[in-house]
Formats: sequence, structure tokens, C-alpha cells
Amino acid sequence: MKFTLPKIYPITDRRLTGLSHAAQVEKLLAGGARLIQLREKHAAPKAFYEEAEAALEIARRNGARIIVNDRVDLALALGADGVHLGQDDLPPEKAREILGPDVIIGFSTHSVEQAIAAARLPIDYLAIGPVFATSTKENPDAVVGVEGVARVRAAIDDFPLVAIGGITPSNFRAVVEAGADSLAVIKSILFPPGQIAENLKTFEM
Ligand code: TZP
Ligand code: MG
Repeated sequence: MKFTLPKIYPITDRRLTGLSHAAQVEKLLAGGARLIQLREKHAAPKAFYEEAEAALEIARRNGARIIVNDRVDLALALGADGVHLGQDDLPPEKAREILGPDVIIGFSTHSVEQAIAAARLPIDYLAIGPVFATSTKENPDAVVGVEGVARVRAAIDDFPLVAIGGITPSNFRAVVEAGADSLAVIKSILFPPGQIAENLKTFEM
């Protein structure tokens, strides 16, 4: 087993927080995060690369892992711990060829059918979502609900499963009970940005 998914998997958002990825990672580490995804939808590759380099250095010093959203090239250039791909990104098979066997590859799915197909790919975890309505992602797919998470869990046996989308301190327990191994969260952890470490603690079971 290459790695075990931690129960909570925060994702950075520069616009929501007004903080660099490195500053967000620092606060997330202070709150106990062990696996963090850097998600950047707006910055130029050079700017993102430089921020991610700083974020990775801080994470490494703390023994935590960094996953880069979307960008196989940046994950490779940085020597990041992994990459997270969506249905419209570079195919996971190609990412595996480029990144090699040891790098973590995650893949987003939005239905039971996509999840079943994903479980046959050379990936380390799949994500299902949005579980609940989210204001963080532009053009989100249809909400799958807690029932959707349970249906995916039943369809993929014990394949590592991340749930994402609208997960909060008041609904996360139901998502875990439905079979998610890990919860990927943006807003409920990052906002307000002065409270990131405290917010993380509200997700303790
Ligand atoms: N993919 C599906 S929902 C989502 C992504 C990136 C956004 C999750 O953000 P939040 O704020 O936890 O709903
Ligand atoms: Mg993507």
C-alpha cells in the first residue's frame, strides 16, 4: 500500500482566502492536515509553480504530502507527491506513464458509472461529488447526495474513496457513514481564513 488516505483532505483556494498556497498550507499543517491539494484555476503556470514550490517545501518539513490539481507537468516539475485529475484532464493512464508508479494519482468522478470505470484505472483513489451543493466550484456536476456516496461505495468494494462538495461540520459524519474514506473540503475549512486550524478541528469524529 503506497499511502493511506487521511480522514480529512483540505484543498487550497487562493481567491477564497486571499492567501498564497504556501500560507494556506502552513495554516492547514498547524491544524493537523497530512494531505493537502493545491488547486489553482486562475494563476499563470509560472506563478503557480513558484507558490507550489514554497508550499511543498513547508509540507516536506512537516512530513505532509502535497497533491497538485489538474497539472501533471507541474506535479512532475515540482516532484510533488501526487496529482489530482478530472474527467477532462490528461487521462490517468497517461499521467501514470509520465509520473511513474510511486506518485499518487487521484481522479474525480460524478456518478456511479464513472466511479466503476475509474476503479479499473491506474489510480490511488477516486473522488465522488459533489455530494452536496457547492459554491466553490464553477459549473459543478449534479449533486450525488449521501445516497450517491453509498451507491459508489457498494460498487467499488474497498477502493480508496474521497467524497467532495459542500461538506461541513454538520453533515460530514453522514458522508463517512455512507462509506467515504476521506473528505475533501474547501470552504468549511478555509473560511474564514483566520480560523483555518480551528475549522479543521471541527471535523474530528
Ligand atoms: N469538485 C467537486 S465539488 C468541489 C470540487 C473541486 C468544490 C468543493 O468545495 P467545497 O467548498 O468544500 O464545497
Ligand atoms: Mg481538473
